[in-house]
Amino acid sequence: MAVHDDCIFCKIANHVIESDYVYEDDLVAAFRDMSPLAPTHVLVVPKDHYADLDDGVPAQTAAALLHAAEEVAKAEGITKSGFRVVSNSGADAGQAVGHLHLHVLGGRRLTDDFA
Ligand code: DGP
Repeated sequence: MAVHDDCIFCKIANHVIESDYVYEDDLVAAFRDMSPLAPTHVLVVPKDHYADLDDGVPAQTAAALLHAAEEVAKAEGITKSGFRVVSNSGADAGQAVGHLHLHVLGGRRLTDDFA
């Protein structure tokens, strides 16, 4: 498995460091963002390391990430009220952690200021 020793999300996704998990399967893990911007703010990450969406992510992993985002929304009870899925890739998007992740946000009316 392509896990990087110096990557915090690799460590969380593979339980080297434990976190507040919301969902997990063979390919991905979902855990609460440490700086939540909404009542639900969960990060969905692949267990293998990919820097961002432009890093040769296999289709099966991409599908697993989206499936997990939906599972998180269901578990959080926000499918009816609405939710947002965002992935920042690269500098202009403000990506801070260099391990591919989806933000799942909901539980309040979201404005356009969160990219
Ligand atoms: P981005 O800008 O898209 O790279 O967002 C990175 C997010 O990751 C940011 O909302 C804060 C969150 N984050 C960073 N380090 C940790 C961590 O160690 N644990 C958790 N739970 N969240 C983290």
